[in-house]
Amino acid sequence: MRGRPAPILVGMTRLILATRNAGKITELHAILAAAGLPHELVGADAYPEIPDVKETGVTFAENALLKAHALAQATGLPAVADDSGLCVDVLNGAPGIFSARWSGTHGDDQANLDLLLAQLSDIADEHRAAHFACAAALALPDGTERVVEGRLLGTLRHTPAGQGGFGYDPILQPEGETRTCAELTADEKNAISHRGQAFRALVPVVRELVG
Ligand code: ITT
Repeated sequence: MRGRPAPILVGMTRLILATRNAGKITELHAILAAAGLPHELVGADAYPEIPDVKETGVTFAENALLKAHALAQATGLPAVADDSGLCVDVLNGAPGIFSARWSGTHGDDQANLDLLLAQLSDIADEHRAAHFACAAALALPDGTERVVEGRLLGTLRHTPAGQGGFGYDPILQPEGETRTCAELTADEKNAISHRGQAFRALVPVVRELVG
């Protein structure tokens, strides 16, 4: 018996999301779809043969551009990437670009969160200001690049709350909220988040440069 033919995506340009973070991929799909971007969005996991990029930059923007350029060069397709993290005022902006590897193991969200909470255990509520930051980059195979940024301001809880999101979401309470990011619905988080802001700003750039 014949299988169902694969859908033909007429006129649809493929856009690579240069990330292997499952939490980010889910958010980026929702944010870009809600913004009406008419592109086929494919995660970097579709290209397992392409090695991970070393995040050698010292700013979110530099690392986002590194990731986007690497995927655009390797695939010959336009690529978007983000570099993001949590910046804590009393730690002078740390973990910052080291957010994904704060405990020493890249991507161990629980260990990263536990270490940060332990480091801040003696810090009172009024000194627990922090923000999520995100740089969103677009790179084309010809080397063209653009980068934009977004921020979500808030304070850090003493104990985690909520099951949604990923990373440090259970301890970041956005300004004007009584819930943590992990207690917001996905739509509520995307509407205010650093990633939502940055990628909504990138959409017109993608429309202009990719079509
Ligand atoms: P890729 O490089 O493959 O995109 P990554 O997880 O290594 O995935 P980053 O280098 O940008 O991504 O690190 C982002 C880290 O910052 C992430 O692992 C979380 O710990 C934290 N983070 C970023 N955005 C977040 C968000 O919306 N909610 C909670 N934590 C977030």
